[in-house]
This record gives sequence, C-alpha cells and structure tokens, in this order.
Amino acid sequence: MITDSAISKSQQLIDLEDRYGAHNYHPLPVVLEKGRGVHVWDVEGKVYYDFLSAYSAVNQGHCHPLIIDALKKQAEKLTLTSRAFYNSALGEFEKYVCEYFGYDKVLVMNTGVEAVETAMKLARRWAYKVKGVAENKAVLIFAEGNFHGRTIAAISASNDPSSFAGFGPHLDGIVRIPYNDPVALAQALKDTNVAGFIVEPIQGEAGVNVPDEGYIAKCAALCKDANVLFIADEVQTGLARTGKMLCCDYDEVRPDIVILGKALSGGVLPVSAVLADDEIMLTIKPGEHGSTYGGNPLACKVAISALQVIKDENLAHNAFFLGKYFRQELEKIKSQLIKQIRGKGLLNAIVLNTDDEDFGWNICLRLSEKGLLAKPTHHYIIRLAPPLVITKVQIDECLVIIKEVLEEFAA
Ligand code: IF1
Repeated sequence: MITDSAISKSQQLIDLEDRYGAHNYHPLPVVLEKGRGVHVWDVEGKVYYDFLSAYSAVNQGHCHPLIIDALKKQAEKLTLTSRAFYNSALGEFEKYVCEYFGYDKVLVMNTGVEAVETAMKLARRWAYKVKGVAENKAVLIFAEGNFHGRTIAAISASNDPSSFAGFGPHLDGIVRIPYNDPVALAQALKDTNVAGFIVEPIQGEAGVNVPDEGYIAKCAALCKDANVLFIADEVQTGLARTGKMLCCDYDEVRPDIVILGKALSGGVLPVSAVLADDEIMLTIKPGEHGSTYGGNPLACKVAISALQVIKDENLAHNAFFLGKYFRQELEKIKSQLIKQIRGKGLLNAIVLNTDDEDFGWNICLRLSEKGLLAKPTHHYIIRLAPPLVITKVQIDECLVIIKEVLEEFAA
C-alpha cells in the first residue's frame, strides 16, 4: 500500500493541482515555496536559479525587500477603494510613471492583457474621434507570431492555433502582417482605416524573436507618415529586461502608446499600465473604461517602489552588459545541438537543432535537476531570462550548468 509519506511532498502538491485545478498549464514538476533575488526554493528545500523570472515579471528579483516593504506598509493602511473615489496613492503613481517615461497621461490596469485591450480601445477611439475613420471601420495591424495575452481580443490577433483555435468567433478589424517586414507594413498602411500597429519589439512567445536592427524605427516612421498610432507592447521587453528601460529605446523610438505590465510590480501583484499623450488618452471619457482593481493604492505604492528599484540598482545597465557577456559565453559552447543563440540584454534563447518534440522539455528537466529553472517554448527553444539583479559570478555558475547539460545530451 502506498502511504502519503511514501509520496514526496512535491508529488502530493502536483497531484492536488491536477485534481482540482483546470488543466490549462503543463508545468515542470517543481513545486516552489520561497524566493529571494535570483533564487527560488522548492518544498523539499532544493535551491534553483530562476531563469524564467515569472516570464520577466521579477526583473527586480524575488521578494525584493524594498518592494515588499512598500507592500506591507500600504497593506496595513488601505488596499482598495475602487475608482468611485479618489485615493491618496494613485495621483502620486500617475505623476511618477508619466515623468519616468515622458508621457502626458497613464491609464492603470492590472494584467498585461488588460493593458493590451486598453491600447486597442484607445487606438480605435482615437481613429474615430481624431483621425476621422468612419464608425466601426477601424483596423488594427498585428504581426504574425505575436503574443499579447489570452482574452478574446488578444487571441483574435494571434495566428497560433494553440491560442485561438476553438475559441471563435474572433474579433473583426484585425489584419496580420509578417514580423520584421517593414515592406509588408507599408503595404498594410495603405488602408486609410488603419488606427494602429501593435507590435512587440522582440517577440517573446515566438521564441525570443529579435527583429533586424532598425525595424522598430522603420515601423514607427511608416506609421507616422500614414497617421497611424505606433503601439509597443513592452509587457515583456520593457522595464530594463532587454538592456534599456524600454526595448524601443534601442531605436530611439517614442511609441504613441506604450503597454507595460509584469515587472511594473516586481512580481508582487498584477499591475499594468498604458502610457500615451493627451490627444489619445483623453478620447476616453468618464465611465467608458476601467477596472475594479485598476489603480488601487496597494498596486500604486508597489509599482512606484518597483520602478524606483530598476533605476536605483541600474538594472538596465546590468542587463545590457551581463546579457552581452552571457551570449558571448554561450556562443563558446561547441555543440551540434545548438542552432543559434539569440537575444538582447537578459532576454535570451538557445535555439536547439532537433526534430524531437520532447527535446527542449528534457533539457529543461535536466537543468532543473542541476539547479537551474527554464522553460522551453515551441519544444526546441529554451528561453533564458534570469532576474536582472544577477551577478557575473552567478552567471558564470549558471553557464557551467548549461554547458554540462548540453554536453550530456550531445554525448
Ligand atoms: C502565460 C509567453 C511570456 C506578453 C506580452 C502581453 C502579455 C504577455 C508581450 C499578457 C504575457 C506571458 C503570459 C504567460 C506566458 C507568457 C509568455 F510564453 F506566452 F510568451 F512571457 F514569454 N504582452 N506573456 O508576453 O500579459 O495578461 O499574462 O499579464 O502563462 O500565459 P498577462
């Protein structure tokens, strides 16, 4: 007879999720209960380097003491008022984030996909009120291979069947063009009903798909010429992850609308935001958009602290230089298993040379046994994105683990 004690604590917790939770994920079999900086611990006490960083939400490291302090202080005072009333933290955060990024206004939401939805609504509204597009005719352009979240609007933009299939009917007014193809964009912009082009400066889910140098600048210029909003989804690439505060900074582009999420709270609670100037933002009037939790005082205080940490600890600088070093060292690994190393800052990927559907998964399993957590995307790409507080000594330690595992699989 198998008794409870014969089954590991991890397995018991995995079974619990399997029994009571919806089966919308397939996690690695690691059950985490503690995190600090670049490390996480499982329920058996094993420590790991976190090379996923909660999909770049914990750029500042797990449980950053200053962010947790801001959370605790505000949690004891006031957590939620709804937007039916003013609260004493929202204005402070709005001013802080607008000055931080240089925009007239911000609209605060919770999850990344809500911010994407907000940007879609703003672009449509701007098209009707400012550009003069006929009612219900507005078009939004997206790039193939995009990932903008899981709502009906976001999956309507997706060309990945695992996102959209079986969830139709989908949204109208969406056009998709190839990524990294300014000529295709120029062609699509000939339609005078286009409101905006929504694009990730690097495609995350597509496998850290880095476009050619100058792509973002070209796109922004084409949009400007066509009187179309250039909208950057920086939910994953933003907030120092790629080695600049925003990935668009590489191209010296100031998008008409910036979408932020994830690390805006340092992984503490869901906070997202849309930044734009008055001409765009003020097209939405009172009562026309919002969210119960959006702009709550707890989120506002946490987000101020999370942004402050990025600046104070020079995380963009650290990501830029350690990212460069990391890719350079990965390039030195001589293995026929590696097809390509790519990325920017500390958003990187190893593209594997394989037809084996389980290969990326098996490598990640072995990496986890050796104390490094990463997750494959598209079964042959391993994304490597540690918290930006990682040090060179730690990077070196991780390079040894990655090298050992790749050599093992090559043998
Ligand atoms: C999951 C990937 C990352 C995003 C961009 C908006 C959102 C995301 C550019 C929505 C979210 C996530 C969600 C996560 C997996 C993940 C992801 F693997 F799908 F591609 F990060 F790499 N725009 N990305 O990347 O933000 O509503 O989730 O807060 O489990 O679905 P959200």
